Amino acid sequence: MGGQLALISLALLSLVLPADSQQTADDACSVQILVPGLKGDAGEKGDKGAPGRPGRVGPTGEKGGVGDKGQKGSVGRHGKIGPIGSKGEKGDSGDMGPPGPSGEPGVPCECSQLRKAIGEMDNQVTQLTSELKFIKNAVAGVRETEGKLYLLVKEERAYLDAQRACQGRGGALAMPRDEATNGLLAAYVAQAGLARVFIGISDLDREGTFVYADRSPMQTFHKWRGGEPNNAYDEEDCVEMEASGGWNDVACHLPMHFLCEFDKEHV
Ligand SMILES: [Ca+2]
Ligand SMILES: [Ca+2]
Repeated sequence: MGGQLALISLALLSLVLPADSQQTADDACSVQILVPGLKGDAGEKGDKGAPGRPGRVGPTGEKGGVGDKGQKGSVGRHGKIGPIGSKGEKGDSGDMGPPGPSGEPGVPCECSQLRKAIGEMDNQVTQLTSELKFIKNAVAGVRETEGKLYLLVKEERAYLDAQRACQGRGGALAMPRDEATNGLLAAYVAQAGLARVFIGISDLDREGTFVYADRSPMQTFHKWRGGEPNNAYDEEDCVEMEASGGWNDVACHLPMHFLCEFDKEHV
């Protein structure tokens, strides 16, 4: 190799040299040129060359065998919501649940007994109201004689009802038997601002024969107003005392206030 390169170099050199210098060179070296020199020592290793260009694409290889199974992939995204399905049939009833906890105890209500008690209380209130009215009348001022107490009752009653009212309190309609008592009662009526009151005298048992409410006969004393008793309209069988103290026979059904008398021994 080295010899060939030397020959080529010499040939090229001969082409570019002028003719006169070529003649001189030919004269001095013509014999040596024809003999190759000794092979030189090996040069140092050169630097690594630049990478070569990519080679051509090779032919398609044969189909390879089935590879090993890959790892399991991650969970994919949710898919789209599907259309609503048709309504299903009603299911069977479930089993009965366990009983709930007991409630708090209620308030006992014995309503019938309460109503009965209230009714009794109403009756008592009515009775007490009546008694209170009587007591008010009594405190307002009874009148008294040696053996009697007299009470003016400011309730309008027919004669027989008035008599029963006095009897119910342990007395009777007032029966004035003398001037002093009659005057006492007249003043009582006048002071109360009343015009007339029932007293205990009538001819209910026998027309024209007036007796006291206890059926005792009239004595010498009486206080008939002038022209009385006249039994007007043939219906006057009971007796009223006017504020002046005079007596007059009147119809028994007329409601008016009345005077009661009570024996002091029995009060
Ligand atoms: Ca009469
Ligand atoms: Ca009369």
